[in-house]
Amino acid sequence: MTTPTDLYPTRGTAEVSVPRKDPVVWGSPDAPGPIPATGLQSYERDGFLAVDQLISDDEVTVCRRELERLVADPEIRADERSIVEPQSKEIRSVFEVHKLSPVFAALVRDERVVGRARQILGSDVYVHQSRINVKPGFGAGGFYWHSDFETWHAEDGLPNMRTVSVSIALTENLDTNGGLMIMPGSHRTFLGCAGATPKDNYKKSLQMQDAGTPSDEALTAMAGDYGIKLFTGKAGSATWFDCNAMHGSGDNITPFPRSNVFIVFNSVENTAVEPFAAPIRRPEFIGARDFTPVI
Ligand SMILES: O=C(O)CCC(=O)C(=O)O
Ligand SMILES: [Fe+2]
Repeated sequence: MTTPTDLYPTRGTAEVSVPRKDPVVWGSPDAPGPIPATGLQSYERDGFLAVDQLISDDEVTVCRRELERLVADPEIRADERSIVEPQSKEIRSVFEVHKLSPVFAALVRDERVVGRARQILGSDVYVHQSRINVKPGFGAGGFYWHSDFETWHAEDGLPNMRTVSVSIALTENLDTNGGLMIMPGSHRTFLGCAGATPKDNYKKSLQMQDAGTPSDEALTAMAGDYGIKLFTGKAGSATWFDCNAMHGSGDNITPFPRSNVFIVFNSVENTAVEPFAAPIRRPEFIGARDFTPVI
Protein backbone atom coordinates (compact mmCIF):
# COMPACT_ATOMS: atom_id res chain seq x y z
CA MET A 1 0.00 0.00 0.00
CA THR A 2 1.35 3.45 -0.83
CA THR A 3 1.45 5.98 1.96
CA PRO A 4 -0.77 8.98 1.24
CA THR A 5 0.88 12.40 0.96
CA ASP A 6 1.57 14.02 4.30
CA LEU A 7 -0.84 16.95 4.33
CA TYR A 8 0.12 17.97 7.85
CA PRO A 9 3.87 17.87 8.52
CA THR A 10 4.80 17.84 12.21
CA ARG A 11 7.62 16.95 14.68
CA GLY A 12 10.22 18.64 12.46
CA THR A 13 12.86 21.15 13.45
CA ALA A 14 10.46 24.09 13.71
CA GLU A 15 6.86 24.70 14.66
CA VAL A 16 4.74 25.34 11.55
CA SER A 17 1.20 26.48 11.08
CA VAL A 18 -0.81 25.45 8.00
CA PRO A 19 -4.45 25.94 7.06
CA ARG A 20 -6.72 22.91 7.41
CA LYS A 21 -7.06 21.06 4.11
CA ASP A 22 -10.07 18.95 5.00
CA PRO A 23 -13.76 19.62 5.58
CA VAL A 24 -15.00 19.84 9.17
CA VAL A 25 -18.44 18.37 8.51
CA TRP A 26 -18.08 15.62 5.90
CA GLY A 27 -21.72 14.59 5.75
CA SER A 28 -24.31 16.48 3.75
CA PRO A 29 -25.89 19.29 5.81
CA ASP A 30 -29.38 17.82 5.38
CA ALA A 31 -28.45 14.19 6.11
CA PRO A 32 -30.90 12.73 8.61
CA GLY A 33 -29.64 12.19 12.15
CA PRO A 34 -29.81 13.40 15.72
CA ILE A 35 -27.92 16.67 15.05
CA PRO A 36 -30.11 19.48 13.70
CA ALA A 37 -28.81 21.52 10.74
CA THR A 38 -28.03 24.47 13.03
CA GLY A 39 -25.94 22.15 15.22
CA LEU A 40 -23.89 20.99 12.25
CA GLN A 41 -23.34 24.62 11.26
CA SER A 42 -22.09 25.64 14.68
CA TYR A 43 -19.90 22.54 14.87
CA GLU A 44 -18.35 23.52 11.56
CA ARG A 45 -17.74 27.07 12.76
CA ASP A 46 -16.58 26.40 16.33
CA GLY A 47 -15.15 22.88 16.13
CA PHE A 48 -17.39 21.62 18.90
CA LEU A 49 -21.00 20.94 19.78
CA ALA A 50 -22.31 20.73 23.33
CA VAL A 51 -25.32 18.54 24.14
CA ASP A 52 -27.06 19.27 27.46
CA GLN A 53 -28.34 15.75 27.98
CA LEU A 54 -26.99 13.00 25.76
CA ILE A 55 -27.87 10.17 28.15
CA SER A 56 -30.45 9.93 30.93
CA ASP A 57 -29.82 10.03 34.67
CA ASP A 58 -30.46 6.28 34.90
CA GLU A 59 -27.93 5.61 32.15
CA VAL A 60 -25.43 7.84 33.92
CA THR A 61 -25.88 5.76 37.07
CA VAL A 62 -25.14 2.56 35.16
CA CYS A 63 -22.06 4.04 33.44
CA ARG A 64 -20.77 5.57 36.64
CA ARG A 65 -21.09 2.26 38.49
CA GLU A 66 -19.25 0.59 35.65
CA LEU A 67 -16.45 3.17 35.84
CA GLU A 68 -16.16 2.55 39.56
CA ARG A 69 -16.09 -1.21 39.01
CA LEU A 70 -13.29 -0.89 36.44
CA VAL A 71 -11.21 1.41 38.61
CA ALA A 72 -11.58 -0.87 41.65
CA ASP A 73 -10.71 -4.08 39.79
CA PRO A 74 -7.11 -5.15 40.55
CA GLU A 75 -6.88 -6.96 37.21
CA ILE A 76 -7.79 -3.78 35.36
CA ARG A 77 -5.30 -1.82 37.42
CA ALA A 78 -2.55 -4.27 36.47
CA ASP A 79 -3.55 -4.13 32.79
CA GLU A 80 -1.38 -2.06 30.45
CA ARG A 81 -4.52 -0.19 29.43
CA SER A 82 -4.66 1.52 32.82
CA ILE A 83 -2.60 4.66 33.34
CA VAL A 84 -1.92 5.81 36.90
CA GLU A 85 -1.24 9.28 38.25
CA PRO A 86 2.52 9.67 38.74
CA GLN A 87 2.11 11.11 42.27
CA SER A 88 -0.96 9.57 43.91
CA LYS A 89 -0.83 6.29 41.92
CA GLU A 90 -4.58 6.55 41.47
CA ILE A 91 -5.98 5.48 38.12
CA ARG A 92 -5.92 8.38 35.67
CA SER A 93 -7.22 6.71 32.50
CA VAL A 94 -8.39 3.33 31.34
CA PHE A 95 -8.18 2.76 27.58
CA GLU A 96 -10.32 0.57 25.34
CA VAL A 97 -13.27 0.66 27.71
CA HIS A 98 -15.57 -0.27 24.84
CA LYS A 99 -13.75 -3.61 24.72
CA LEU A 100 -13.30 -4.06 28.47
CA SER A 101 -16.90 -3.35 29.36
CA PRO A 102 -20.28 -4.35 27.87
CA VAL A 103 -21.77 -1.14 29.29
CA PHE A 104 -19.39 1.09 27.34
CA ALA A 105 -19.66 -1.17 24.29
CA ALA A 106 -23.41 -0.53 24.26
CA LEU A 107 -22.86 3.20 24.73
CA VAL A 108 -20.67 3.33 21.60
CA ARG A 109 -23.33 1.53 19.53
CA ASP A 110 -26.14 3.76 20.80
CA GLU A 111 -27.66 5.75 17.93
CA ARG A 112 -27.52 8.97 19.97
CA VAL A 113 -23.74 8.47 20.05
CA VAL A 114 -22.67 6.72 16.86
CA GLY A 115 -25.42 8.43 14.84
CA ARG A 116 -23.95 11.84 15.59
CA ALA A 117 -20.48 10.66 14.63
CA ARG A 118 -21.74 9.32 11.29
CA GLN A 119 -23.53 12.57 10.61
CA ILE A 120 -20.39 14.65 11.17
CA LEU A 121 -18.02 12.31 9.35
CA GLY A 122 -20.37 11.45 6.47
CA SER A 123 -19.65 7.72 6.44
CA ASP A 124 -19.58 4.63 8.57
CA VAL A 125 -17.23 4.99 11.52
CA TYR A 126 -15.11 2.81 13.77
CA VAL A 127 -13.59 3.48 17.20
CA HIS A 128 -10.01 4.70 16.98
CA GLN A 129 -9.73 5.04 20.76
CA SER A 130 -11.88 5.01 23.87
CA ARG A 131 -10.96 5.87 27.42
CA ILE A 132 -12.30 6.95 30.75
CA ASN A 133 -10.49 9.91 32.28
CA VAL A 134 -11.20 9.59 35.96
CA LYS A 135 -9.85 12.87 37.46
CA PRO A 136 -10.72 11.80 40.98
CA GLY A 137 -10.01 15.08 42.82
CA PHE A 138 -7.49 16.19 45.41
CA GLY A 139 -4.81 16.85 42.85
CA ALA A 140 -5.56 14.71 39.78
CA GLY A 141 -3.46 15.99 36.90
CA GLY A 142 -4.77 17.86 33.86
CA PHE A 143 -4.08 17.46 30.16
CA TYR A 144 -1.81 20.07 28.63
CA TRP A 145 -2.92 21.93 25.48
CA HIS A 146 -2.88 19.78 22.36
CA SER A 147 -4.59 18.90 19.11
CA ASP A 148 -5.52 15.21 19.17
CA PHE A 149 -5.07 15.03 15.41
CA GLU A 150 -1.45 16.14 15.70
CA THR A 151 -0.75 12.99 17.73
CA TRP A 152 -3.03 10.68 15.77
CA HIS A 153 -1.42 11.81 12.51
CA ALA A 154 2.17 11.73 13.79
CA GLU A 155 2.01 8.59 15.92
CA ASP A 156 -1.00 6.57 14.67
CA GLY A 157 -1.01 7.42 10.95
CA LEU A 158 -4.46 8.95 10.49
CA PRO A 159 -4.11 10.69 7.10
CA ASN A 160 -6.96 13.23 7.15
CA MET A 161 -8.94 15.26 9.65
CA ARG A 162 -12.00 13.04 9.55
CA THR A 163 -12.24 12.07 13.19
CA VAL A 164 -14.45 13.28 16.02
CA SER A 165 -14.41 12.82 19.79
CA VAL A 166 -17.22 12.86 22.27
CA SER A 167 -16.64 13.49 25.95
CA ILE A 168 -19.59 12.34 28.04
CA ALA A 169 -19.74 13.62 31.62
CA LEU A 170 -20.36 10.88 34.19
CA THR A 171 -19.98 13.33 37.07
CA GLU A 172 -20.92 17.00 36.99
CA ASN A 173 -18.30 19.03 35.13
CA LEU A 174 -18.05 22.21 37.20
CA ASP A 175 -16.08 25.34 36.49
CA THR A 176 -13.68 24.25 39.22
CA ASN A 177 -12.96 20.54 38.78
CA GLY A 178 -10.80 20.36 35.69
CA GLY A 179 -13.33 20.56 32.87
CA LEU A 180 -12.44 20.47 29.20
CA MET A 181 -11.34 23.75 27.60
CA ILE A 182 -11.36 24.34 23.84
CA MET A 183 -10.21 27.27 21.71
CA PRO A 184 -13.24 27.83 19.43
CA GLY A 185 -12.23 28.01 15.75
CA SER A 186 -8.73 26.61 16.35
CA HIS A 187 -9.64 23.47 14.39
CA ARG A 188 -9.19 25.38 11.11
CA THR A 189 -5.43 25.70 11.51
CA PHE A 190 -3.00 22.84 11.95
CA LEU A 191 -0.07 23.51 14.23
CA GLY A 192 2.82 21.21 13.39
CA CYS A 193 4.92 20.84 16.53
CA ALA A 194 8.70 21.04 16.82
CA GLY A 195 10.78 18.10 17.99
CA ALA A 196 11.22 14.50 16.94
CA THR A 197 9.12 11.75 18.55
CA PRO A 198 11.06 9.51 20.94
CA LYS A 199 10.55 5.76 20.46
CA ASP A 200 8.47 5.13 23.59
CA ASN A 201 6.81 8.51 23.58
CA TYR A 202 3.32 7.27 24.35
CA LYS A 203 4.27 5.87 27.77
CA LYS A 204 5.40 9.25 29.01
CA SER A 205 2.89 11.31 27.09
CA LEU A 206 -0.08 9.56 28.70
CA GLN A 207 0.98 10.93 32.05
CA MET A 208 2.42 14.19 30.77
CA GLN A 209 2.60 15.61 27.24
CA ASP A 210 6.01 16.44 25.78
CA ALA A 211 6.53 15.79 22.04
CA GLY A 212 3.52 17.23 20.25
CA THR A 213 3.29 20.17 22.62
CA PRO A 214 2.65 23.65 21.19
CA SER A 215 4.99 26.49 22.17
CA ASP A 216 3.96 29.22 24.60
CA GLU A 217 4.15 31.72 21.72
CA ALA A 218 1.77 29.70 19.54
CA LEU A 219 -0.68 29.16 22.41
CA THR A 220 -0.60 32.86 23.29
CA ALA A 221 -1.40 33.82 19.70
CA MET A 222 -4.16 31.22 19.37
CA ALA A 223 -5.77 32.10 22.71
CA GLY A 224 -5.67 35.76 21.62
CA ASP A 225 -7.37 34.96 18.30
CA TYR A 226 -9.91 32.42 19.49
CA GLY A 227 -10.39 32.78 23.22
CA ILE A 228 -10.92 29.80 25.50
CA LYS A 229 -14.23 28.12 26.26
CA LEU A 230 -14.70 25.96 29.35
CA PHE A 231 -17.31 23.19 29.13
CA THR A 232 -19.47 22.64 32.17
CA GLY A 233 -22.53 20.46 32.46
CA LYS A 234 -24.48 17.93 34.44
CA ALA A 235 -23.62 14.26 34.40
CA GLY A 236 -25.09 12.99 31.13
CA SER A 237 -24.12 16.08 29.14
CA ALA A 238 -21.60 15.74 26.32
CA THR A 239 -19.19 17.71 24.20
CA TRP A 240 -18.47 16.68 20.62
CA PHE A 241 -15.25 18.12 19.29
CA ASP A 242 -13.22 18.08 16.12
CA CYS A 243 -9.95 16.14 16.09
CA ASN A 244 -7.91 19.28 15.42
CA ALA A 245 -9.47 21.54 18.06
CA MET A 246 -6.84 22.93 20.44
CA HIS A 247 -7.91 21.72 23.87
CA GLY A 248 -6.77 20.75 27.33
CA SER A 249 -7.87 20.74 30.95
CA GLY A 250 -6.48 21.81 34.30
CA ASP A 251 -5.73 19.78 37.41
CA ASN A 252 -8.58 18.84 39.71
CA ILE A 253 -7.75 20.03 43.21
CA THR A 254 -11.39 20.03 44.35
CA PRO A 255 -12.87 17.08 46.27
CA PHE A 256 -15.36 16.60 43.40
CA PRO A 257 -14.31 14.00 40.82
CA ARG A 258 -14.56 14.92 37.15
CA SER A 259 -14.97 11.58 35.43
CA ASN A 260 -15.75 11.50 31.73
CA VAL A 261 -15.81 8.82 29.07
CA PHE A 262 -14.18 9.76 25.75
CA ILE A 263 -14.95 7.95 22.52
CA VAL A 264 -13.04 8.74 19.33
CA PHE A 265 -14.76 7.88 16.05
CA ASN A 266 -12.82 7.80 12.80
CA SER A 267 -14.24 7.49 9.30
CA VAL A 268 -13.82 4.09 7.64
CA GLU A 269 -12.55 6.15 4.68
CA ASN A 270 -9.67 7.51 6.77
CA THR A 271 -8.18 4.33 8.23
CA ALA A 272 -4.73 4.42 9.83
CA VAL A 273 -1.59 3.94 7.74
CA GLU A 274 1.97 3.99 9.08
CA PRO A 275 2.77 6.86 11.50
CA PHE A 276 3.65 10.08 9.65
CA ALA A 277 6.19 11.26 12.24
CA ALA A 278 7.12 8.50 14.68
CA PRO A 279 9.50 5.55 14.50
CA ILE A 280 6.88 2.96 15.51
CA ARG A 281 3.12 2.57 15.82
CA ARG A 282 1.52 3.01 19.22
CA PRO A 283 -0.19 -0.05 20.73
CA GLU A 284 -3.64 -0.91 19.39
CA PHE A 285 -5.37 -0.12 22.66
CA ILE A 286 -4.42 3.51 22.02
CA GLY A 287 -4.68 3.63 18.23
CA ALA A 288 -6.92 0.94 16.76
CA ARG A 289 -5.91 -1.16 13.75
CA ASP A 290 -9.21 -3.01 13.58
CA PHE A 291 -11.34 -0.86 11.31
CA THR A 292 -14.59 -2.79 11.67
CA PRO A 293 -17.45 -0.26 11.50
CA VAL A 294 -19.72 0.24 14.48
CA ILE A 295 -23.12 -1.16 13.51
O1 LIG B 1 -9.88 14.62 30.09
C1 LIG B 1 -9.63 15.75 29.63
O2 LIG B 1 -9.94 16.77 30.20
C2 LIG B 1 -8.95 15.90 28.30
C3 LIG B 1 -8.52 14.63 27.72
C4 LIG B 1 -7.90 14.71 26.38
O3 LIG B 1 -7.73 15.72 25.80
C5 LIG B 1 -7.54 13.45 25.73
O4 LIG B 1 -7.80 12.38 26.31
O5 LIG B 1 -7.00 13.51 24.60
FE1 LIG C 1 -7.20 15.33 23.72
